[in-house]
Amino acid sequence: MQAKWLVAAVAAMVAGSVYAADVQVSNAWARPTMPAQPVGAAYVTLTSAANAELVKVGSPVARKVELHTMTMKDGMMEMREIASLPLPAGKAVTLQPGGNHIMLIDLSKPLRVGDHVPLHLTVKQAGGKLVELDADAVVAEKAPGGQMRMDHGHDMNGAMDPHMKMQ
Ligand SMILES: [Cu+2]
Repeated sequence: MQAKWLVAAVAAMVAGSVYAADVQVSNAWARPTMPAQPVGAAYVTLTSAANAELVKVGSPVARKVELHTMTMKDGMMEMREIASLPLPAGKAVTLQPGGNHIMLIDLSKPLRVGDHVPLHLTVKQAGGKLVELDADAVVAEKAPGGQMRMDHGHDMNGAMDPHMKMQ
């Protein structure tokens, strides 16, 4: 029984929920990168009580951080930078592979499974008020929380989450 509670507590830490003002950040994670790969991607789920927009993301692991979206152009998925990401009131906005993402450009070192990537998010609320949020993105092959994502063929049982193997 105790072991079960421990796993639940660790899982909650991995999800890294952060509450600030009335914007919630959860499920922060990042994809592992190859040694010579200069860019990486990170993802979060944001829920704002009132209409707001994500306007800026920073991280100490990359020289430059951009907000990107994926669009279909001439039959090809193409990513481009967006100035902001709308956060409609009460709606969970999930960044994920194949969709909106946080692009980590010029990584200082490769991101390895289990690493922690600090993210600093700036959300602009109605009236221009800026809310600063910190999130701790855990590097993993797939999104935390067990939701199915575009995951390049891994099944649920193949999830490589080192945090869940400590029991
Ligand atoms: Cu990108």
